Amino acid sequence: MAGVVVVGAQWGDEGKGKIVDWLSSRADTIVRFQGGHNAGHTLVIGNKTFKLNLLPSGVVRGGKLSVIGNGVVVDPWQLLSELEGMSKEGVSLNPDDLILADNACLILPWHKDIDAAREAALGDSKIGTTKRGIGPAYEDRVGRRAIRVADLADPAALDLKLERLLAHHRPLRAGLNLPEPDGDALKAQLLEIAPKVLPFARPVWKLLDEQVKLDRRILFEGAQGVMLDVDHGTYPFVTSSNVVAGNASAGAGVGPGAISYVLGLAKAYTTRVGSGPFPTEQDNEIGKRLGTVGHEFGTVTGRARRCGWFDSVMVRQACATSGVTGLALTKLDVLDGFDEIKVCTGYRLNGEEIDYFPAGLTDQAAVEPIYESMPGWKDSTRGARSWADLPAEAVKYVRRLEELVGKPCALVSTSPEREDVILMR
Ligand code: 2SA
Ligand code: MG
Repeated sequence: MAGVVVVGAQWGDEGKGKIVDWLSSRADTIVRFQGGHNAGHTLVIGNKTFKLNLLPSGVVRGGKLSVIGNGVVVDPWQLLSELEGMSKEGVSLNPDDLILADNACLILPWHKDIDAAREAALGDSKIGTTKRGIGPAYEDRVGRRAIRVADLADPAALDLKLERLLAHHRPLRAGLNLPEPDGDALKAQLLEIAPKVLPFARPVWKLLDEQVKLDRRILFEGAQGVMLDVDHGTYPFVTSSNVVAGNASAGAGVGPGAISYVLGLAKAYTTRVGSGPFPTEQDNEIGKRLGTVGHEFGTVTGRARRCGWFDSVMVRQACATSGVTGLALTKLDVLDGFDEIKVCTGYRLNGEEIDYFPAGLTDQAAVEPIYESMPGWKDSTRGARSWADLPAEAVKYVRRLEELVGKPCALVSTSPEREDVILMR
């Protein structure tokens, strides 16, 4: 492994935290390249549970370099509070363990207000965002007015940036009935935390360039899922960054040649949090059972996740747009005890069969899943660590998913515990 990217191949919450942690034991460096603290990774290590949002999952392992790349939008207060939380758990991180890209853009308190106000204004057609200011922060980034990490060291640059930001945010906030933005107060807040944040700030691209030359093992940790990608996902019900594996390159500042393997994570069923199309959703007893057994609640907002059957069309599409090499299938044990398990093998749209998820809003809403039914299994798969530990029906299920998605399963995870993994090949 030189450079490995891990992405969620559904709508997020595929269990990336555990897999990334497991893989990070084999890596030198763990890099986040998109998203922000809208991600939620729960790591269970022994009797300790770590809930990370902004920090790369590698931080819970000693002796690893954790990197927050330029593609991440960084709420500096969140960064400091996560660092404090870690140190309370006995893990203290210093600038030798954690590097923050000096060209990463900041999430400001203003962004959070706008995110929440917009969602409220949208009412029933809201996106269902995490209200963490992710979208508005990315807007300022592409609008070329964002405050970046490096600006914290430069009060004169801050003045200039704030002026430009205010010109945009004053009318924007007025339109949303939000209080007028106070540039001086924000500057004071930023300068107050600057001395705590800046020690971590470095040119990440430079450091990774050296690591690539030294053939170090780099793990790029994706957040959310490919179907939430701003281009390739179920737009507009998406997050505001590119989630596809290709963005590991741009979001960290390495060439695409630094990536040799893309691991796509998928749950053995499907979940989604927030609004938007979900063809295989089971708004019934089946969905309730998946949610209860699978503990399907968001780590960020605590929201109950919508649940449904595995959608091989969606996962196949996610694998294509991310160039997935192999799959990691998670939470297989949640399906234990079902008499019948359904898998979506295609869609019906206006009487015709299609093998992809369309881009148009009306088509997306009209798509109906075509199911194949498979027999369930009675025995428990929880904690299985070898292929031989799985009931024959579970093996058949995994094999069928591989066939439908068109990618080999590299590993299967059978519980939240770090070691409960079946390596396939
Ligand atoms: P945003 O806040 O602008 O990124 O929201 C836009 C859409 O992206 C979805 N989204 C997520 N979906 C699943 N998991 C996410 N993170 C948390 C977690 C979720 C939580 O990992 O558990 O705690 O609720 C995540 N982050 C963003 C979001 O639901 C919108 O549909
Ligand atoms: Mg999550």
